[in-house]
Amino acid sequence: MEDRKKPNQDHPESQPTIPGKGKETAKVSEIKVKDASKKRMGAADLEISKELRPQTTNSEKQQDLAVNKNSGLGRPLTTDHGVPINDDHNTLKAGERGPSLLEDFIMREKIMHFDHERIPERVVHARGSGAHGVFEVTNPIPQYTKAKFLSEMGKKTSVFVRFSTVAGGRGSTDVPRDARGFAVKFYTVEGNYDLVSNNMAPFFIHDAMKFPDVVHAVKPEPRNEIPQATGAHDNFWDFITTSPETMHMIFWLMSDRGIPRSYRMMEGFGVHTFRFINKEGTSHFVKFHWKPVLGVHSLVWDENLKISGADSDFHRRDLWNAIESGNYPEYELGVQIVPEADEFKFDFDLLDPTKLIPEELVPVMIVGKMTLNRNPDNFFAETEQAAFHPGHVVPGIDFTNDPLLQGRLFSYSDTQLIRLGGPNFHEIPINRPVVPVNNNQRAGYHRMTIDVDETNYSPNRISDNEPHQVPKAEGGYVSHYERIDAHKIRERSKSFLDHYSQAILFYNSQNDIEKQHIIDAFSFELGSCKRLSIRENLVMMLNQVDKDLAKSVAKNLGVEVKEGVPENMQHSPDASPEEYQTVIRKPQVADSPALSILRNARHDSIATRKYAILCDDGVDGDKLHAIKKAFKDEGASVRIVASHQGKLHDVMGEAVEADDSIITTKSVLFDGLIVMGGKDEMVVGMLKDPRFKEFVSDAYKHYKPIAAYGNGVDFGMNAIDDLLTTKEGVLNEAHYSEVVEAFKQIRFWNR
Ligand code: HDE
Repeated sequence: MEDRKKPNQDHPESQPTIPGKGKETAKVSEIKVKDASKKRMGAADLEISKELRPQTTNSEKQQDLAVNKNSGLGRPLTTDHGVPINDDHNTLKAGERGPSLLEDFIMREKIMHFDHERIPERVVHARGSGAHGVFEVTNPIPQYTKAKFLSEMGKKTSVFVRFSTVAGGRGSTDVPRDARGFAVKFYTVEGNYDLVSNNMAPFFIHDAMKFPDVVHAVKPEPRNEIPQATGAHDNFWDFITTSPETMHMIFWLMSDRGIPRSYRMMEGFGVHTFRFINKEGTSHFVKFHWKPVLGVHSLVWDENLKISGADSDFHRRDLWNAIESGNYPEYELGVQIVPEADEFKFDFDLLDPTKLIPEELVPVMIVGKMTLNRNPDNFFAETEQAAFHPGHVVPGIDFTNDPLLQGRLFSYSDTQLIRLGGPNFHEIPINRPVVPVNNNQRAGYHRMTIDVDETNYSPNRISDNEPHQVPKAEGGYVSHYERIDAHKIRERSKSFLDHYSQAILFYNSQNDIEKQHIIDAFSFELGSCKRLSIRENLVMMLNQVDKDLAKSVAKNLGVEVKEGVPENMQHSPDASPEEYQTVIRKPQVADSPALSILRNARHDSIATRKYAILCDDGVDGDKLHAIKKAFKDEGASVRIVASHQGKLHDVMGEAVEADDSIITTKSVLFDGLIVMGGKDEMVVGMLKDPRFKEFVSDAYKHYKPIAAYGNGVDFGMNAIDDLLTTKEGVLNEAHYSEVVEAFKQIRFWNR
C-alpha cells in the first residue's frame, strides 16, 4: 500500500501542502509565514520598521499552530483537491461568445467556496480583534489555587486574546460608546482556561434570563435596524429605566470607560465572583482584574464621533500596529481574594454581578503579566473562529452560584454550535488545547481527528477501560463540594435589591472633569431618545444618585426632575411590586479612587503614542528631523502630514517624505501635534486651507498638546484663536525636551 505521507513525486509541488506535525515541518511552515509577512505590509503601515516585526514562534501554542499553516508563495495553484490549475481567470465556455459549461469544476469549486465563506457573526461582541501572547507568573499563589498556570514562579503559558465591542455588527465602528470584551484563552498544561472578561467591573443585569432582553434592547431597533452599534435610542433606555439593576453598569458605560483610547489602555474585569480551590480543597472567592501597564486612558466623545468616519478600524489598527512594531501590549493579572468565612461581611451580595468589591476593602494582588507579542496570521482562522467560554476552567478554578454566571455556562457552547457549525469546534486550531485530548466523543460535522480505538464508550473491558479517568490527586477535575438544600423557586434574591449604592459610589469617586463627561454622555444618549417619558424616568433615577447630576441632565434634556423611582418591573405578576422595590444601603466605602481614571492618570511616558507633524513644501528641514528624533527616542511614532503625499522639499531643497496628506488623515487619529515653521509661502498656504486649521483646532478642543516652531507659531495661534481659554499645553518655540515632557501630560483638561 502506498505510504500516504510520502509526497507524490509526479506532482508539480514536491512538498506536501499540509505538512505533518513535527519539529521539522513546523520550521518549514514558519519560514513560509515569514515570507508571507513581507507581502503583508501595506502603504498605511509604512511607519512600521520591518526589522522590528516580531516573529514570536517559540511558544507552545505557536508550535501547535504551525502544523496547520500554509503559504502558496512559490507554489503552483491547485484546486481544493490538489489538481494543478492552468487558468482560473476564464470560465470554460462553448465558443468564445458561447454559454458557460456546467462541467467546469474549477469555476464551480471557486464560486461554491466563495458562496460559503461567511459564518454567523457573534450575536454579541461581533466586532473584535485578536492577538497571541504569553502569560508569566510573577507571584505564584498555590495557597489559593492549585491551577498550575498560577502556581509556579516564572511559569509561562501561551494565550490568545480577543478584544471586542458588544453591540455593533462585525463591520461596525471600533469606537462607539460601549463596553469592551476582553477574552483571554490560556493554553495551560491542564487544558484551556478562558477568562472571558469585560472592561467594566459590573454587568447590566442579575440573571442570565434577562440577557436576551438587554441585548435585544441595545441592538438596533427591530423594524429598521437603526441605529447601529450604539445604545443611543429609545429601546435601550426603555429597558434601562424599567430595570434599575442596570444603574451601576450604566454609570460605567456613560463614563470615559465606555470610550477607551486603545485596547492597550483599558482594564479587564472577570465581573463574577469565582472560586479558587487549593490542593487541600479549601475554597476562596476571587474576582479577576487585568491592569494595563500603559495605564487607563480614554478618548473624548467628539473624537469618537469623528474617528468613526476617519478610521472606523481605529482600535484594531492600533493593536495591530503596536504589535507589528514591537510595542507589545502588557497587562498585569490581579486577583481580589475573599475567604469563605467573609462571604457575608459586605454590604452587597458577592453573588450579585452588578456589584464590585471596592479595592479599598479588598486590595488587588498582582499575580502575573500578559504580553501580547504576535498578530494572528489569518483573521478568520484565528480571531473569528476563536470560541471562548467561561465554563472552560481547569482544576483550581470553579464557579459560584451567581445566576448570571450560571446562565453563561450554558450560552457559550450553545452559541458556538450554530456559529462554528457543530460540536467539533474544539478541534479548530485556535481552540484546541496544547495538551492531548482523549475521550469517547466521536463524529459530528467536520471531525478532524481519526480515532483509531476499537471502543468509543465507557466503561469497557475491550480497551481495558481506556481512556482512563484521572484521580483527583493526579489532577482530575473535581467540582467544589458544596451543600445545596433548598426550595425550587423562580425569584430574584432580595439581597440583590440595592440598585443604587454602587452607582453612587462610582459617581462620587470621579473627579469633576469625569463627572462632567458623565453628564454630557447621559445628555447625548437620552437626547437621542424620542419619548419624553423615557427621559423623565432616567432623570428620576439619576436623582437617586446625585441631585446636581439629575438637574444638569434634566436641563439638557428639557425635562423636569420628578421625585421617586420608576417601578421595578422584573418580577412575576404574582409577586407584590413592593417586595421588589429598590433599597439603597449606605455603602461601606464612600470614595473609591481606584474607580476613577483621571485620579490614577499616568503622566510618565509618550511611548507608543502617535503624533502628527504638520508642514508642507518649504519646511525647516533641520528642525523637523530634530523634533522627529526627539519623539522617536521616547518610543512615540511620528507622521508627517502635508498638503500632499510623496516628496516635499524643505527650505534647502532637500527631499522629505510626507507620510499622510491632509486629505487622507484627521487630527483625531493622533495624540497631539507639532506645527513646523518654514518659508512664508508654506504658512500662507496652510492658513488658506481650512483643513490645516481644523487639524490644529480639533487638537486644541480635544485637550491635546500642541507645539509650534518658527512662523508655524503664528499659524497655530491663528487656528485656535477663537477657542483659546488657556495656553496650557500649547508650547511655542519650546526646547524639544520640554515639549516631550509636556506631551507626557497626554491631555490638558483645564482648557
Ligand atoms: Fe457574554 N456572550 N454573555 N458576557 N461575552 C458572548 O458567546 C452571554 C457576559 C463576553 O471574543 C457570546 O462566543 C450571556 C458578561 C465576551 O469571542 C454569548 C450573558 C461578560 C464575549 C454570550 C453574558 C461577558 C462574550 C456571543 C449573561 C463579562 C466575546 C459569542 C448571562 C464578564 C467573546 C460567544 C469573544 C460573548 C452570552 C454576559 C463577556 C451569546 C448569556 C457578564 C468578552 O454566548
